[in-house]
Amino acid sequence: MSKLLEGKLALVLGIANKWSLAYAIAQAFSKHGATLALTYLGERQREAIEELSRDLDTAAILPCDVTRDEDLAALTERLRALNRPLHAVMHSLAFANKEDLTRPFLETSRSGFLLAHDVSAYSLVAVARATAPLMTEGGSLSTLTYLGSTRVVKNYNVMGVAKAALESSMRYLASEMGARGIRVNAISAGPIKTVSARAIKDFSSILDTIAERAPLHRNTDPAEVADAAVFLASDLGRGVTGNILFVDAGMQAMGF
Ligand code: IMJ
Repeated sequence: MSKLLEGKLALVLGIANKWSLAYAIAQAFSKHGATLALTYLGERQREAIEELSRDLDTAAILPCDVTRDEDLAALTERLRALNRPLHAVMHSLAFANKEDLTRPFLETSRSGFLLAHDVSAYSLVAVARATAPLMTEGGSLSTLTYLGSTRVVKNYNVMGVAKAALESSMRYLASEMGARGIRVNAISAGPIKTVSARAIKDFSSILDTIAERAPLHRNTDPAEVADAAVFLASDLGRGVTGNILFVDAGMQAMGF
C-alpha cells in the first residue's frame, strides 16, 4: 500500500456520524498515513467523534462551530499547539433549514438564505483564514459541493445557491493562496445516502434514476469521494487548484 499522506497533518471538519462523507475521508486520510485533527459541533457530537476516531491516527479532537469567529480563533491556537505544520484541510459541512429544502425556492426567507450561506459557503473563507498560517510548508484545502450549484435540482433550492457561492469562493481563494503553495479545490460528489440526505424527500428515487442513467450505471460510493480527497491532499494533486473534480459516476456529463 502506498502511503500518499505519510508524515502529513490533516484537519477534517464535518464528521457528524459514521455515514458522514467527512468520516469516509478521515478514514482514507488515516489509511494513507496522515495524522488527523477532527472537529465536532456541540458537546452531543463529541463522544460520537471520539468513538469514531478510535481506529484512526488522531492528534486532536476540537470543538468548532464555523459560524463563531471565536471558535475559529481557538481552532487556530489548538492546531498551533500541536507544534507541527498543517498540510491538508477538508471542509465537509453544510446546513440549510429543512423547510428551505422542501418549500418552493421563492419562499426562502432572508434568515434562511443567510444561514445557508454562512454555514455552507462563508465558512470556507473563514476556515481558510484560520488555517493558512499553519500551512507553512504549503498545503491543500478541499471542500465538497454538488451539481445543484449550476443546475436546478428539485428541492436543493437555497443549498444550490450556497454551493454556487462556495465554488466561486473556492476559485478566489485558490487565486490568492497559490503564492503560498496552498491549493484550493472542490469535489462534486454524486448523491449519497448520508443522514443529511436521508432527510430529503424522494431521495431513493433520485438514487434509482442515477443508477439507471449515469455512465457507470451505479451510485457514488463514499470511499470514491474519499479517494479523490486523498489525491487532492497528496503530492499527486500538486498541479491542481481552483478546480471542481466530479466524483459522481459520470452523471454530470449527461444531457437528456
Ligand atoms: C439536499 C436537498 C435536496 C436535494 C438533494 C440534497 N439532493 C442531494 C442532497 C438531490 C444529493 C444532499 N446534498 C448534496 C446536500 O448538500 C445536503 C445538504 C443539507 C441537508 C440537510 C438535511 C437536514 C437539514 N438541513 C440540511 N442542510 C443541508 O435540516
